[in-house]
Amino acid sequence: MKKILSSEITPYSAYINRRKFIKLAGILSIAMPITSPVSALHTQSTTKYDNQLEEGDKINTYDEITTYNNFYEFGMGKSDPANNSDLFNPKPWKIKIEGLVEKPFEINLEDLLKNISIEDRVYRLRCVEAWSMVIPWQGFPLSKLIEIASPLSSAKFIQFVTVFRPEEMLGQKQRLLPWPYVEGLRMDEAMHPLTILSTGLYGHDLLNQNGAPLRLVVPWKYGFKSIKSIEAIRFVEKQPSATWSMVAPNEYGFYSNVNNAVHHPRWSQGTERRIGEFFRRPTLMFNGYEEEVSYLYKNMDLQKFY
Ligand SMILES: Nc1nc2c(c(=O)[nH]1)N[C@H]1C(S)=C(S)[C@@H](COP(=O)(O)O)O[C@H]1N2
Ligand SMILES: [Mo]
Repeated sequence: MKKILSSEITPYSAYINRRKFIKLAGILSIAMPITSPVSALHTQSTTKYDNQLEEGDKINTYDEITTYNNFYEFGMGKSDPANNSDLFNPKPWKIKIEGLVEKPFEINLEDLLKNISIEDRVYRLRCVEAWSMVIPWQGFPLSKLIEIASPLSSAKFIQFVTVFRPEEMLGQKQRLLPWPYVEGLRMDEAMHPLTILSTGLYGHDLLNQNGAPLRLVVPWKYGFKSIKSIEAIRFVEKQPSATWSMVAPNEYGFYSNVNNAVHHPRWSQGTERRIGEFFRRPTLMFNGYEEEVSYLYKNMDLQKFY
């Protein structure tokens, strides 16, 4: 299991200051002449969502975030991903852009990141078994990659595909799930500025157990939508299949929005346990992001499209 010394982890107070500093750096960069082909993206305002801690929210510790995980490619237990992921080598990493785009291509993650500025954000991630964590993700809005990909207007959804490497991901040698793990978003959900591709947390590159080197974070949806170790991003016309809604369609829908009024058949979704806390707390609609995202679903029956 990979360990990072606690002395190496940026303390939270310094972390906040660093975020302020990065914000400032972001503002400065807008004033400079920009020549990269994705320059227009840098002027897009993303700072609006930077301060997302609700009253009473505490960021979970690095230890909690990296030892209590779901990543069935490494086993079904919460400590399996931290214990069984040493064989996985996420460097170098290629991402394939496929499907309904002007021209499909492959790009090294390093090259992609040269074109995209990484911003620090704080997001809550909530899991479907009604537990949650507050995680200081680093990443960039998925919309920036979508602009680089130039999807055709016929592309209405995106499917994400996790790498398939049974020699490195021992869970893939068993039929715990159909492999590879896949997930999907509707295009407007994918373009929302809260939807990010994450490359790190607490100032460190993602550890394998958190989905190195690149994973999705969709903070208003249940945890399983946030697919890890993404190898392919596929633009499609029809709603794509997603692993958990394939496995148990009556329990997990395509949308999977955090919704305290739609319960899982086997447990309540009205409360959740914040990892590190003893008492359960009420679950907020859309995980607290109702103001930001409810417009995406305004004409939909969320009891039906769960
Ligand atoms: N490829 C892949 N991605 C995955 C999973 C998985 O098993 N395989 N588990 C999902 C689930 S159920 C959750 S709750 C989150 C957990 O993310 P975390 O361990 O970084 O907190 O990852 C999601 N992404
Ligand atoms: Mo989950």
